[in-house]
Amino acid sequence: MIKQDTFEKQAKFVYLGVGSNLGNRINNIENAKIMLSDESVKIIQISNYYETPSWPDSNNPKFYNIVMKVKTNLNLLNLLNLCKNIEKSLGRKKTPKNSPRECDIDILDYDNKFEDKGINIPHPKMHKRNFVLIPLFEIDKKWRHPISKHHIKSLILALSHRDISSIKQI
Ligand code: PH2
Ligand code: MG
Ligand code: MG
Repeated sequence: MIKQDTFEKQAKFVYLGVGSNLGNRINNIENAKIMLSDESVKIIQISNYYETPSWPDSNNPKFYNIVMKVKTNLNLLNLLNLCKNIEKSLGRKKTPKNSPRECDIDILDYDNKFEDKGINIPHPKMHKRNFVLIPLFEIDKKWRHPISKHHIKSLILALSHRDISSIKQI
């Protein structure tokens, strides 16, 4: 029992953003969910799917995005490597920044921590992105930014009218 308790104490709560704008977007994201939960990541909550124009170039195919709350014993580096491996096995190639991809898994918030051994946590632009904030609000209305401590609601209120009107729940 002591062992079990120690193990439980190491469990971290993490928010992940998953997106796709290449191939079968729903299948890609569903496969990412399955592969994540195969590997010591327990999914606690999942948002609906949201469709948004690709940022920053809206000429690229539209994205589907979701946000999930997960519980994991993986440390930040191991979780990051797992996410990268899943992206690769779902077909993602090394391409220029922001080009279309089958699957993108971003660690948005790892246990409320910030800047851990050179890994950018929380995700540096998450507080400005409609495709992160709106699904995150759906699953956790009380979430606050780990650094600025701003409430999710005020971050959403700071989005532009265009960002609010261009996000569509699927
Ligand atoms: N991800 C990006 C770049 N642009 N645009 C949308 N709508 N959704 C994304 O997930 C996204 C993006 C880089 O990871
Ligand atoms: Mg991303
Ligand atoms: Mg990414």
